[in-house]
Amino acid sequence: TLEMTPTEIIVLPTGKKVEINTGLFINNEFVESVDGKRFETINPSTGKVITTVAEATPNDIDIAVNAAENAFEKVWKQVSSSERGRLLYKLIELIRRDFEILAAIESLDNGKSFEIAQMADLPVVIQTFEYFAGFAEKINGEVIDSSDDKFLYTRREPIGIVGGIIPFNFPLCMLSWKVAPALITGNVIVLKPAEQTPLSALYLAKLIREAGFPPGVVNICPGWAEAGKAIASHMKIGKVAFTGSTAVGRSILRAASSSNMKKVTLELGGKSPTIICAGADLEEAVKWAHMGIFFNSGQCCTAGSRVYVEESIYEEFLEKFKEHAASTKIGDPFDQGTYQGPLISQEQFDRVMEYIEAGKNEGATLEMGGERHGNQGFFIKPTVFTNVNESMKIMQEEIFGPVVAVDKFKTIDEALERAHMTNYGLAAAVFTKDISKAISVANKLKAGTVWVNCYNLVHASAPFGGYKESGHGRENGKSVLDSYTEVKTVCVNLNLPI
Ligand code: TXE
Repeated sequence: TLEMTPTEIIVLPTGKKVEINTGLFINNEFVESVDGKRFETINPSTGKVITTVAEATPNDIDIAVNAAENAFEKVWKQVSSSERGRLLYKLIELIRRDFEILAAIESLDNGKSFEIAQMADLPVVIQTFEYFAGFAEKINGEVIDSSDDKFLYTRREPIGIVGGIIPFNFPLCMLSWKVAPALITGNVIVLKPAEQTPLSALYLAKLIREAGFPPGVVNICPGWAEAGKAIASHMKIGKVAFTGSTAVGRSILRAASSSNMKKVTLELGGKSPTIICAGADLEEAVKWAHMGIFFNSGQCCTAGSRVYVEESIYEEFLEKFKEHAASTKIGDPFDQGTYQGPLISQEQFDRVMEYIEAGKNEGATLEMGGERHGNQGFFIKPTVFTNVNESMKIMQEEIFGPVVAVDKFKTIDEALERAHMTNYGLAAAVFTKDISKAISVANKLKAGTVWVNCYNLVHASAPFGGYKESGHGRENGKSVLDSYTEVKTVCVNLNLPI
């Protein structure tokens, strides 16, 4: 038997006291890890420890998988699709009830602006659960036309136990992207939040229990790479959904192929280009390109980290873009009007500073930023480089910080050619008032999402994922059905005497 963990009271920067249980959430209970290991979670705005959280080891993942298996075989399989939908709607109700608490926990643990967590993160979480809750009774197989001597149809069956491994940048959104489709297709899940941001997932676990999900259907096990590896190589997990770095994505594919050939979806890094054509609405282009890179302190897989501007408007764009970047408020995520918070950790801070040094050493011009903001926490000022070329490290590698390169182009063909000069293909954007140009550029861009005259707008109903090394498969939208279900073909012989 596992030792139960006590509930802790955490005082949020909003002044509100919340109860969070910092155990592993297995079988609807919060428990210590088998060997009692715990790790610290840090407030990135101050560098101080918020609290400690139980750390899942491979043994704990095994326990969670067995709980999930038991729940799947004995309970969840028998729960109707409409009941699964009702449970998700109940969960949404509880998320709405505790909206502000969840947003505050997210800001505290991740460092993102509290206002933005309420305007962007939580609404996406609710929208995702709603989209998939509405899907409940709409998952069908099909009847396939065939000769008169047989009857062919397909069924969409759950895979069984699904694993989810998620990053720190959008802890609750990423959780919803994995948990909602898994449950609605009739699967059970073992999810590992990122080691930097376990708290909102643990609070949500409490709401999952309150909503009435049977024990073992959702298991949330905070931990490090070791726990992620245990999920990726587990023999009973039939599918794993991962969001994170391309390097870890590769190791997940390897683990899947050398274990039980589990199905894998990967949402990986990016180096997304933004193309701004002459004649575009410049104010709009500045606003969106700014949001494209500096949203969430640049810690977005879709970050528009390379901005290509048509020569004739380059100078004007650059001036306005820098002005806008200089005017956004950076600092305490709980201050009114804060746009940019800290990076997630000392490690990410160091990594981003190294990229900034590399940019300078390779001869790019540092137009603004490039240094720490304030004297505590992991803040880096909005940083803009110009005079860049595609052989530079800052033009090839995902920086995952508030660092952008802006350069000019002469022809749209040149812009497209340069846009494609990376191994990534997650997203791209084009700004123009010319509708034919917008569509033809969108068609040509090798990216899983193309934004026209906007940036970073995602919707649960729209497939999301990457070309090239940015991913494997798609999340969200109807396409999720393919990655969370097994399709069974049934062939009935009608060629019998009647
Ligand atoms: O990512 P990791 P990190 C990129 C971004 C960032 C870099 C490092 O460039 O600077 O990755 O960030 C778990 N087997 N992105 O370290 O390591 C880990 O515990 C199984 C892009 O956060 O990929 C965490 O839960 N799991 C990105 C998750 O994987 C493993 C979002 C992500 O961690 C594992 C985040 C292993 N071997 C980072 N090693 C995006 N696409 O948005 C680690 N993990």
